[in-house]
Amino acid sequence: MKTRVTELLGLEYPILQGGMAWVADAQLASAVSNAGGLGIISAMNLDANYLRSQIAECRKMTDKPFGVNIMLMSPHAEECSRVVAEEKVPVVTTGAGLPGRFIPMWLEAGVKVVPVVPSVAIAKRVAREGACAVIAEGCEAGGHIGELTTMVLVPQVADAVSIPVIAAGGIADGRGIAASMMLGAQGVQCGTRFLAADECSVPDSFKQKVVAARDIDTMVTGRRLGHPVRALKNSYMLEFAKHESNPDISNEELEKFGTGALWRAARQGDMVTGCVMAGQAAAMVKEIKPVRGIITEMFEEAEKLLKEAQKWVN
Ligand code: TUI
Repeated sequence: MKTRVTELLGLEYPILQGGMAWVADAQLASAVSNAGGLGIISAMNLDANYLRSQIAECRKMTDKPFGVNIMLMSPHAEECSRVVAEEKVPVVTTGAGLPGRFIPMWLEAGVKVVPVVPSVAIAKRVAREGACAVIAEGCEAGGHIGELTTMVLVPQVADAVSIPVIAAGGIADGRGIAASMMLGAQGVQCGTRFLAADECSVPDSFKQKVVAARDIDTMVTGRRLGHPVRALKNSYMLEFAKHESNPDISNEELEKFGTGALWRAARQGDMVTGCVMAGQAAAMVKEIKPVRGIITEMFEEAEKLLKEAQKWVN
């Protein structure tokens, strides 16, 4: 499939892998890039040394383009942004904030800048600042989310900017890809689907929880703190929600309760007191398999659907 996104980023398939904290490492990123998509290493909230070593690892495992995701709420966002420029990483994506202050440095280094945007206004702003594409992410997604759904956000962003749009949030199969194209996107980003990849380093308990998830098994907490987060429902999330609605618990205490929760789930396999971040698309993930199989199957289905759609108008 050839689109403005495959052309721009040098890919075989117009698919990016989400920059999931404690999940998106060099092993997963290189597997996605080797399969023809854009693998992405998450800088998450670790420092420059961690990111530099992950970039080196990734380069050992693939000669294809890859990206780094800068989580803008990280205390190390600035030093990691500098690493991206110094290492001349092919693509940088950003999340959970406005990347404007780093864009000139990235462009100077020849890095392609692709921010995640939750609204039309932010899409227009980053396009003006030099982004070469945007990821319009709906609130079906896992992790930190905006207010709008993919279905309404993608077409509005596609109308508002002239750079290519990549749809994200709730996409886990060929139907989601075909639908995204119809909404005006030229590519997709998937996170949740890759949680259940063989090459994904989360413990098996995490992958099994994703595969077992039903349609209504995610929930959102953290609105009170100004950063809503979607994850699979479990005792940790229910407890968080209870604390969140309790006025006797301060925001500081609430933040403290959240610290380390994603790490416990994604690194320790703790499905009870850990935060199992995943999007609503978890319910559509039916099996654990290699990255290459995930990508080829999704695009075979999408291409079939897009061809079939032509028949409807005849
Ligand atoms: O960034 C994500 N997903 C994430 S980041 C993350 S780490 C974290 N953990 C706990 C609390 C908060 C973060 C886990 N998942 N997705 C991309 C994304 N970016 N979704 C929404 C946005 C976004 C929101 C606001 C982008 C820009 C934006 O700008 C407005 C502003 O005021 O900053």
